[in-house]
Amino acid sequence: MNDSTENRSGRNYNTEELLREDLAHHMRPFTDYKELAEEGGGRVITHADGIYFWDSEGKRYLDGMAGLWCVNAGYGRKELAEVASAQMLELPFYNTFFKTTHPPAAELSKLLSDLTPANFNHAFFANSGSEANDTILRMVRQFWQLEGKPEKRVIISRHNAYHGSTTAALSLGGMDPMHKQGGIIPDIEHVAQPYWYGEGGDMDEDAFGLQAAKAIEDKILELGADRVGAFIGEPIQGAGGVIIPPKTYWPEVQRICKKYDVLLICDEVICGFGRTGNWFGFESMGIESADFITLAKGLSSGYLPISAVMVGDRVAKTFFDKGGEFYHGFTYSGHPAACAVAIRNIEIIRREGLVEKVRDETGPYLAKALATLNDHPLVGETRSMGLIGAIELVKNKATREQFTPPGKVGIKCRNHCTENGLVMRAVKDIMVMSPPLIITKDQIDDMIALARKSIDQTAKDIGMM
Ligand code: PXG
Repeated sequence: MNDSTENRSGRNYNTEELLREDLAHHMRPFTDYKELAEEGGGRVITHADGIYFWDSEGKRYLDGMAGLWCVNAGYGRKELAEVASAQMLELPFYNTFFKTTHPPAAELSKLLSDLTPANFNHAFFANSGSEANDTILRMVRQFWQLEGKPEKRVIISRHNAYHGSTTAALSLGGMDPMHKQGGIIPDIEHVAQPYWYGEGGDMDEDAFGLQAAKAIEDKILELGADRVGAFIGEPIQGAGGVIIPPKTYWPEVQRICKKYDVLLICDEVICGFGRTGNWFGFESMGIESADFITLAKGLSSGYLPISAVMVGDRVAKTFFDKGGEFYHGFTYSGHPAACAVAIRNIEIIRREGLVEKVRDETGPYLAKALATLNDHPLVGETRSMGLIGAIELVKNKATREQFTPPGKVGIKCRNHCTENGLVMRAVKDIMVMSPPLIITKDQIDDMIALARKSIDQTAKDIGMM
């Protein structure tokens, strides 16, 4: 245990000054600037190790979110810093445009082809999940143009999906507050999400899964299959509140996509690289094949920005056979240092058996630990798969009645967590977690104990205890 007042980075920070400067010059993402200015502040994170990070006041936090669902291999991996450094000295940058490549990009694309199902043999690199999904949108439309079916340009997604923040990615996503700020691009349709706990009512879970899948079929029939090019979904919705679909959902979605010749896009930005106890979330969800896979976050454990679109053979073949330049790419597509880090990160996950550890040991352990919260008056449901989990805070356990307006109780709980040295995200009133995959059973016990304490404090705040 580290003394919470000790600043382990060995540097002294002037928190007040840093926050003042930051407020004056830095526009942080997903921030209400007026509110931030009024409250003045936030935290300054200075260093991290294992599953913990510290702020500039020396306070330690158990990182129940792995940064932002990404630091799968945990903090403080010296060898990742070393491979980045070595690569930067050898070749810090060269582009992969215009028929050029370099060893790290060639090696990583081969490695990812080996890691993903047999029908995935090509990677297109970008720098973020959003850019990867933008790339997929363009590839879907170009694919159908090359196939002589340019009208198959509609992409179906789900309400409350998150696919990123660029214009195409936010349009693919189903976050109403983001849509309301404008910039939506056309020919993207949203259908119901498979959120049984919140929207399933009295329905049996499996039947609800089939009904949610049928919403996709209904939309295809409404638009006409000749207009629908692809369906995109996260195997488990992360930012939407860790929505784990009923087991009937994904196999049915896959059947529907095949039936109407609609390409299937699995957004594995959160679920990929061991999170659900398999290398990829689609394996945990009974999805046998897809046409695109979006990879980011855990690909490099967040040490450097990199993402990849895995392109299935059907689509790749059309691009290779029919030719014509694909006018798309980013300066840093396949950045050498980021590729080198991703290669080593995958090696670490393999060497340490992190995926198997999540599947056989810590995943089931987290599920049990979460279940100990089920007796709490404020907890409607706990759910998890591997090391992604959620705690639903509800007004009435018996009826599943949620708080109105949503979000206030979740924020209270999140704030208590923070005070108690635990980072969990509040998605409305759902507390979500996705700790680094190196978390031990003892550390899971610590995390759940801090969660219980925070939930108790929240229940007291609202007069429930
Ligand atoms: N797809 C999914 C499934 C994601 O979760 C993206 C795409 C976009 O990735 P980039 O790298 O462009 O951010 C994400 C990102 C949250 C939160 O509050 C979630 C994400 C990002 C930021 C915040 O839960 N996911």
